[in-house]
Amino acid sequence: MKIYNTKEEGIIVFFKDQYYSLKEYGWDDLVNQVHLRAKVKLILDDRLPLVNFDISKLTLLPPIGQQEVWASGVTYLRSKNARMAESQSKEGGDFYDKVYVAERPELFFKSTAARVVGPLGEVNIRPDSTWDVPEPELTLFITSEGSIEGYTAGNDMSSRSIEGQNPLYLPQAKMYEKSAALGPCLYVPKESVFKANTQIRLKISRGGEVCFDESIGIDQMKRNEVELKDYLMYGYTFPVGVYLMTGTGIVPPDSFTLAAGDVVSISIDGIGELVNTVAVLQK
Ligand code: DO4
Ligand code: MG
Repeated sequence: MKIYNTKEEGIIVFFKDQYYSLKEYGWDDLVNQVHLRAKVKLILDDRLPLVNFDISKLTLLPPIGQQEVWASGVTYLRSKNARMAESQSKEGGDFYDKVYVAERPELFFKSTAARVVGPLGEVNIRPDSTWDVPEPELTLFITSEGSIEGYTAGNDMSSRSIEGQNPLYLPQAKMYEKSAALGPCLYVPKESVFKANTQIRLKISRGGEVCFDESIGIDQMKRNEVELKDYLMYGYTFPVGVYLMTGTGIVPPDSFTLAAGDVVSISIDGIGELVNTVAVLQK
């Protein structure tokens, strides 16, 4: 089951090869439910599918209402190694090594809902950054009760030059205007995507040519979804649920930095493809 947030038609659900309108529902009330898939199925039982419906004619919004977006760090070996290498001080590099093996994961606030970009929107790089990458991340949707009900694709846009200077600059490296993208839908599967070896793929195109293309399986993740969720829930209440990015396992080579006009595509099995264009943050 996929739940889309659309500009023209509100909520559209794709289930068993058919699309259904749930226009009268608000995003937060609909998705913030334990056993979400079963609850939405009950609603669909009472209505007819849309006929001659083409979702590609609609504008997809990010699959979010008022939820906060949080993120996990250093959950894959590739992320730990890249961050240790970019860190300009040896002591700063050590933090990544330690958190990779520590019981407590690294979790950080990523974005308010208003700053999140949806499918085909522009994600930003900062004007004061010289080294930037997208981070393709499987993203959990967790209800206010703490149950993981769905998944989406996330982009944790990051400045490697700013984080590399000092890990204390993390909020500036990662939490700026339009530094988070989510989409194309909220995927609500029968069972966790961690059961299948779900693949995450990052493709970057420049001037119409693919300049980076790599995939990773989520079986390469050091942590599991429940421990990440549990540590997040220890410290907060989320009245309408929360999104939690689970960290990146793909980092482009050190010679690569994003440029305005680049097209970033993040595909995750079952969820679909999230495509965004890169821009330089302007005010
Ligand atoms: O430690 C800094 C952030 C790490 C991160 O965003 C990731 O591993 O995805
Ligand atoms: Mg990240």
